Order: sequence, then C-alpha cells, then structure tokens
Amino acid sequence: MKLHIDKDRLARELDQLASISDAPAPVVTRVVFTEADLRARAFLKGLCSEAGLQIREDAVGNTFVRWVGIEPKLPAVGTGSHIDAIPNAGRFDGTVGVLGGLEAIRALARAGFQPRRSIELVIFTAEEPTRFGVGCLGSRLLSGALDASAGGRLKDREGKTLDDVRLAANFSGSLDHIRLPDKYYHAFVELHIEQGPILEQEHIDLGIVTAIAAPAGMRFWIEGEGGHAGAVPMADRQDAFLAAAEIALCIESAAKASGGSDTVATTGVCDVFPGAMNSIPSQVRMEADVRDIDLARRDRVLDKIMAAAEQVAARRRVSVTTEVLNADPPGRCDPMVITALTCACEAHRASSKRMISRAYHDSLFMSLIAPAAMLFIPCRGGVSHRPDEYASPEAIARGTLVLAEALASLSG
Ligand code: HGY
Ligand code: MN
Ligand code: MN
Repeated sequence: MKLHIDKDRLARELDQLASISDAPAPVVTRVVFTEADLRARAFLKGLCSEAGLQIREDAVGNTFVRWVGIEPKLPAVGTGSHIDAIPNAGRFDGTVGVLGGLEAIRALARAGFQPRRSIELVIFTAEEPTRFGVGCLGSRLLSGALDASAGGRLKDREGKTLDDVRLAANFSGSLDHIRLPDKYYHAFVELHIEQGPILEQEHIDLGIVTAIAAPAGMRFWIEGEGGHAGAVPMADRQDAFLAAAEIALCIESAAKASGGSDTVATTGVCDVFPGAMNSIPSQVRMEADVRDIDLARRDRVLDKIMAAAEQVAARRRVSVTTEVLNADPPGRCDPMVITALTCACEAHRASSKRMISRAYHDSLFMSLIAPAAMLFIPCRGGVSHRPDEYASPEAIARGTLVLAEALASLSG
C-alpha cells in the first residue's frame, strides 16, 4: 500500500487550530468548555465531516469520529488525543494526535485501504487539569475510572460544576451513559509529542511508549489570620502564604529525597487572598502535581507531604486542609500494540526506541479498557507546556505515516 501523508495540509490545519486560542500567537490557551475550546471543536468537526466520517459526541463532549469498516460490528481500532491546552501553552500537545489521526485516516482512504474493523478517532474532553483540578476527565469517564456523579460535581474556581458547564455548552444527557462497553475497542493508539528531550538527543525518529507515569494531584486550603501589613508584629502573625511556601518547599524536598530520579513534584497553582501588598495573606489555595513510574514510591511521597503540611500548620498556627484530587496507578502499554507500532516503524524505515512517558495522557485510562500504546515524535529541546513547544512538519508527518500503518495493520 503506497501511503502518502499530506504534510503541508497537516501543518496548515495545525496552524489553523493553534489560532483558535484565548491568547495571542504564538501562545495557545484553550481551556475546556471555553468559547475557544468550542470553536476548536467546531473547526475539527468540520474537517471530519469533510472527510466523510461519522461523528458522535457523548454527554461530556468526548467526540468520536468513525470510519466504518467492512465488519462494523467488530470492536474498532481507536486513536486520538486532546485539543484543550493549559494557559500559556504550545500548539502541538494533544493536537498532533488529533489532526495526525485524522490525516492518517485520510491517507489510508486515499491509498484505497478498506478497514476490516472500523477505525475511530477520539477527541477527549479535558485532558488537562486546568479547570477542574483533575486531568483526563473524558477518558476517566469513558473507562469508568471516574464515577459519573462525582465527576459531574467537580467544581472550577468560580464554583461552577462540570455538569453546569457541559450543559451550558450543550452537551446534554447523563454522564452515566459515557462509560464504554467492554471490548468496545480492539486496540487504541495515541500519537503525541514526547514532551521530553530523549528522542531528539539520541537522534531517534519515534518513541514507542511501554508505560505511563502514575500521576497524582493535591489541593491545599490554608487559612491564617490575615491583618494589616504594618500593624501586626512578626511574632503575632499567622501568615497563610508563608505556610504555603514552606509546604511547597517540603513538596520539592520530598520528591528529591524519594530515592528515585523518576519522582517529580510541582506546585503550579498558588492563589493568595486577599492578594494586596499591604495585607497579610489570610487564605491560600494551592495545587501540586506528584508523579513517579513507581507507584509505591509516589505514594510514600504523598504521605510525606501530608505529614509535612500538618507540621507546618501546627508550627505556624494556621489550618491546612489537604485534598488528594487523584492518585492513579501507572499505565502499562500492551505488547500487541507495541509490536504493531514496532513493525510499522520498520515498514517505513523509521528508527524507534521503547520508552516510558513521564507525562500522563488519555492512553493511561484507555489502557484500562483496551490494549493501548503510544507513539512519540520528538519535540525541540523536549520543551512542552510553553509557547516555544515545537515539532517539525517532517517529524509530525513521519509519526502520522507510522500511525496510519499501525492502524491499518490493527484494523486488519
Ligand atoms: O500533565 C501532563 O502530563 C499532561 O500534559 N496533561
Ligand atoms: Mn499537556
Ligand atoms: Mn497532552
């Protein structure tokens, strides 16, 4: 089969998608269910219907774009990723897997390939934790990893629930109906930028992911006394921000002292109230992200952080409420899919390397309900979650070509 990827069209579509953002280029900000997210969804649905594919959306906005196979009743082969982007992000995280997946399907159709099993592109809702504090909401609900009613009650910073926001965006229906039936997918493959430096440093074309790091998210509510910045002596203060700062440093030292270099921890959110220069912080809302490929080691770090938060609270006479938002096991990729990706790389003389993913992805949850694996393309300097995130059109086209080959072989 002579497969050809339309590199220029794919690059153009990625540019068009990147322009749908709540921040001026080259920055991409596209938080779930914002107006930019809804415009991006409409843009993609337009491309998918142009390609003659069947489109359906579930109650949380997961979008399924199906190329019906010769045997439509067989479990399908899935591929896909996300289009939501954190604030001040780049243009390739997630979108390469969505537009690359669409171009892989178009290229197979152009080559006259007829899938035996249907091939289905999935655009997952809310892979990023930005709005609701927990990432991969769409794939968690699809896989049953998140209880529908608990998911519907998740709140954003304005106190709006996931149910409020999805219904306002016209995604109606019950979240209870999102979970996919067993064996819905025969296999699932996600194309994604590596979000790390290894492929580029080792001059390797593609990464075949064998495992996905175990993510955890924590939220801290810290209440102090507040007061006038001039009037309250230092000895009498119960400063919520300084308690938060000390806890953030404990988070860092707990990760560094875990005994493994795969443990990482980041305090990425810290909202200080009232946020006035001459008013002692009385409340802080802080969020931290802790990950490791080793589950027990990660959980030991979580325990250490919780104990440290209690000690800081006592010493600084503030109250600290710690909430573990999610603490997921690592994802194990499936040998059958890994082999399909390895053969597809060989078929197109692309060098490849098996590797773990330090970033989490929707494939982490798809691996709970189907044999799954991921295909990484290099990104410049390993940079991601920044506006200077970059993957070359050649690397994107190569990843798309190998993805198309793997989808063809998996769909039989
Ligand atoms: O944070 C992550 O690993 C993913 O990019 N959401
Ligand atoms: Mn991301
Ligand atoms: Mn991503």
